[in-house]
Amino acid sequence: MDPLLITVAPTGAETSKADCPALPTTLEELVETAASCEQAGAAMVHVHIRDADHQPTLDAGRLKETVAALRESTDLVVQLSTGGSVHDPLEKRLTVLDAAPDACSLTMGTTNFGDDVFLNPWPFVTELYRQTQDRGVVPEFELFDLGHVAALHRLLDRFGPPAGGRVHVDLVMGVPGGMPGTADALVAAVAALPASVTSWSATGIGRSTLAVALASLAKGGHLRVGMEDVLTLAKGVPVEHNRQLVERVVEIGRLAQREPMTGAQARELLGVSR
Ligand code: KMH
Ligand code: ZN
Repeated sequence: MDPLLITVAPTGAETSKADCPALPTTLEELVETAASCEQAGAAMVHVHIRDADHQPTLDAGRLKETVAALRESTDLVVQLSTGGSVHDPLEKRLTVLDAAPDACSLTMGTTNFGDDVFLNPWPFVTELYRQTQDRGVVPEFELFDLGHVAALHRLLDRFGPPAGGRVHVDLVMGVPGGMPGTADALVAAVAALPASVTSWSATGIGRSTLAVALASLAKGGHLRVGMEDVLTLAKGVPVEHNRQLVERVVEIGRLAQREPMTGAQARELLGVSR
């Protein structure tokens, strides 16, 4: 069976440190979490960073320092979020690429995000995509809805293949406002993907995390987990460390005869050259 890419999304931008003290918000906590999750079986880290007050930030200096620190302490593929928080302006989100990560997230359209709106107008999507091509940053296309699958067809048709030559997609399922975190929705989204997609993973938000992980494994997909996406292991049982979420999917991956992939294997899969 194919090895399993496990991405860990340890922090996110929408949960506060006050509400969740276990959330890794300092650079030290982030590096410790990343290294621990790598040991447990993760091969890529999806990164949001915080400022000294634990608030989400896209500060260029901090982003560069974070990329350097993660490269120093781990062999993980370092994927910076260009989604930021629902409050980040589009122009600021474009500057994330200045930190020269291995990879970045690239969301294919606007989504209602709970009570907020996660804004991704088409001109922003195309500008960000062009910049990833120019700078050699490998995008992970984030699809929150079936409409985003259609937008991905359109983007690849108009602007050609990504840096690295591979097309990797993450289905983000179960956001209130996006596609539901169900096996049926996952099957529909996977069936609609462009033929040029070379790999895909899925992420179930909140209580959909296990249903989406199991459906993804059943369809031969990869997985993303982390405290960005879910804060409990079961009803009333808080996640204390991202490693627990990685360990859980390593276990169910092994039941499906999928061994976790290394950082080097993930680079090969995604077309990351570093
Ligand atoms: N914070 C969400 C609104 C991404 O990282 O690219 C967007 C998000 C997606 O987390
Ligand atoms: Zn994110």
